[in-house]
Amino acid sequence: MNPSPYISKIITATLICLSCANLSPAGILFQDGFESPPETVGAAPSLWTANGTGVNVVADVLNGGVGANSLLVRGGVERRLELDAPINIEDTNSLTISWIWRQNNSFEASDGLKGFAVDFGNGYETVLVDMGVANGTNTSYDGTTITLENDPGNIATPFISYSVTIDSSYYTSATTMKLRYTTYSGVDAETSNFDNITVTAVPEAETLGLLLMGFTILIFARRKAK
Ligand SMILES: [Ca+2]
Ligand SMILES: [Ca+2]
Ligand SMILES: [Ca+2]
Repeated sequence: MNPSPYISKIITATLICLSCANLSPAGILFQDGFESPPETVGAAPSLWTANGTGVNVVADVLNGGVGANSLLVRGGVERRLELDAPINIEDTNSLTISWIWRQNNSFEASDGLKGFAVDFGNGYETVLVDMGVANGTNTSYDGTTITLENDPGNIATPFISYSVTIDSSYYTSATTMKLRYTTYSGVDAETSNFDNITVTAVPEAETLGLLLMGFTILIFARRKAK
């Protein structure tokens, strides 16, 4: 069946309409599993800056990590890990930041994931704290720090999932976001691992509306042509 000139015009108009709209970067905005870009095992991660030594990519297929490598973070002092390049978050409706993390050995109540922080342009703010045994979470952030149980675990854990969603009503006009992780343990041999750090975005509602309008017009035009 050849499309009628009428349908062709509608399709062209819809495509122009959509291309003029400020289409948002839906889906994955950032992901790092410490395999790509190619990493050197034993060296610092390529996309992040750490304070001092003790934050290195390791070959790791243990305990539910993703891919060949993960990021080992030693204890001994507070270790900070900051993403070098800000993530573009323009025209997103909400963001979900997720990662997996495990502790390898005796973390007491004062050791652990001391802070996951984001910077929307006004300085870092602490989103989540999980001291003691790794608890993991799937929750949302609206400006109040998410504080997980600070329990005296003294045990190793498998990788545990963290997922935090932030609505655009919170970050409003911000166009970029930076990420920072801080861990703490008083003893160097008390280590933890990060893997699969991912930021996904939901597009603005108005973009979804435009797409929906475009499809509706197409369906209407096809029915009319029959
Ligand atoms: Ca990995
Ligand atoms: Ca300790
Ligand atoms: Ca905890």
